[in-house]
Amino acid sequence: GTGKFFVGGNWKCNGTKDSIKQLVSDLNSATLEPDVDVVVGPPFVYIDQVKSSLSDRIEIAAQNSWIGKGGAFTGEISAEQLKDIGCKWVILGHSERRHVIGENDEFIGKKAAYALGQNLGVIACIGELLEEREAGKTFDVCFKQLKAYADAVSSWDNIVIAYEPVWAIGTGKVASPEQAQEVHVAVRDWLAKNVSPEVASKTRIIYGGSVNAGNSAELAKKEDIDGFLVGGASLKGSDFATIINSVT
Ligand code: G2H
Repeated sequence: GTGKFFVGGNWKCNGTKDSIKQLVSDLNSATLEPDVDVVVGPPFVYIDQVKSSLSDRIEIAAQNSWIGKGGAFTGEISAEQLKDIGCKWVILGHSERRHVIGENDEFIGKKAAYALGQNLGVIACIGELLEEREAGKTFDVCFKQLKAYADAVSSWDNIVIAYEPVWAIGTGKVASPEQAQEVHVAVRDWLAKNVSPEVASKTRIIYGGSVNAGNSAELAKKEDIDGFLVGGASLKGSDFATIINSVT
């Protein structure tokens, strides 16, 4: 792997004050490998609750941010506001935002650049649809999404790339370690050729899509899998801890 193992929990649009209180308490009492960066992404409305109750061992990500400075943008949350309440990270380009909400590559690239400019770390998601994989377009799609980030950002220091094949998200159909590794290597090669060899060797590329406590250890053994972005399984403290501790 490259750099420190990184595990993010993407809680998506789940939870209540009570369930999140329980999850935070489970995470606070879990034993976590020290050499892993751990981040959780609560829904916006619970970030403050999590920030004030969760151990500092774990950093907080938002699941989205506005493309620029705040103002008259009804329903949006700015990167400045996320910083203000103690977020260190933001997840951008998640497939649910691309394919359910309709965000495009350019819009996502600009959001990433703005968030980085406000000193947030960016978990930059990419990934192909099932029909794109079946049409042999996996690399084309991932490279096009990567290029949109590369065109917009001026530094990759605070970016973690999350490869999340859309057919594996929330479906229980995890990519095989070989399938994930193949794309991670291709992403790293793309970075070496199109950004720089240094960025390619330093940037963490994490895998997401039906990662759970039973499959994370096998995936973590692959050389270019530098961590995970976990959805469903991050809602259970003990499973999330097992995934974090699968670092090799
Ligand atoms: C992929 C992942 C987390 P899940 O979206 O980002 O979710 O682990 O539920 O497939």
